[in-house]
Amino acid sequence: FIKSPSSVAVLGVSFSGGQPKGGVDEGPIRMIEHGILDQIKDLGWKVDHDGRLDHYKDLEPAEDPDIGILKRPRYVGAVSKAVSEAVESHARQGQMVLTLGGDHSIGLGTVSGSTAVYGEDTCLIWVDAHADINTPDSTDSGNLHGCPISWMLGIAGKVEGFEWVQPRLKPSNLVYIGLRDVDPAEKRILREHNIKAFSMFEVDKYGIGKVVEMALDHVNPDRTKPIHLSFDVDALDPSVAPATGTPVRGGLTFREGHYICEAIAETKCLVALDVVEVNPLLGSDEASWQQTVKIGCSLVRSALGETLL
Ligand code: EXY
Ligand code: MN
Ligand code: MN
Ligand code: MN
Repeated sequence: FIKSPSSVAVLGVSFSGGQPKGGVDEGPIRMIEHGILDQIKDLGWKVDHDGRLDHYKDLEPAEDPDIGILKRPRYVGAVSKAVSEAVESHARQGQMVLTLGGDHSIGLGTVSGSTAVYGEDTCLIWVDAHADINTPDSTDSGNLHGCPISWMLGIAGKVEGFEWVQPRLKPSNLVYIGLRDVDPAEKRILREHNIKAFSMFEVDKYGIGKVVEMALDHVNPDRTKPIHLSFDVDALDPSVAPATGTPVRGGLTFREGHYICEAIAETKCLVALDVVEVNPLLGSDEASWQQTVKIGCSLVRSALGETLL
């Protein structure tokens, strides 16, 4: 893979079907209005963005009845398939791929696109309050943004809409940072597959510097493999990023969140970045959603090489 690509493809995935709250589909447009495209250009990147944000809406099936308790399975499956194809085609051209979400169900698409190109070397760093690894059988909510990783690992079983998925992620190439709201069934899955996770307990115990070093040592000991970073803004403390659908107290500080992005940028191994779950319709007032949009943009800049000095 190209260690320092010069061009970044930006996908805006205005999608909220993986969870019940409206507004998360407005995350991409608000980040773009905040100037993220110019900000990335100012860092020296060539930016490839087609200006379209709504081209996933036409994938909504006329009818999409629940399957068991799974909500909008065909729509979620179809959008992730389209996202996967888009990410794959940009990555094949040697571009970095930045995906602005949208709810985190689209992570199935972004990561599938990366693993299609980079194969089983692909490392996935999932920064989140949640593990998003429920299977269709284990989920209590039926919200598919809580399930994408189970498909990547091939433990989800057969569900209509997801026939296209090729599970290419090795459990040993996955690492979590920021966890603090993990369902009992998810804890069993993490243990069963020996998946490395740094919860907020480890962040408090070791500090974020050590945690990121240990996370990288686990998935990418020689810093030679391509990294996909999927950053759910609910990993941040709700005082830092309030406008998100499933806030959980006790999260990452502003600096800890940015440090993760900066340290990954420093490896020069980043090939794809997702910033998801920014919901401008949530948060108590205008200032709180704007703060969240702004932080989504600054996380992107940090991951794409902005330094403090
Ligand atoms: N584990 C819970 C569920 O499966 O419903 C909560 C998932 C929230 C997922 C958010 C996006 O990270
Ligand atoms: Mn394009
Ligand atoms: Mn998530
Ligand atoms: Mn989350």
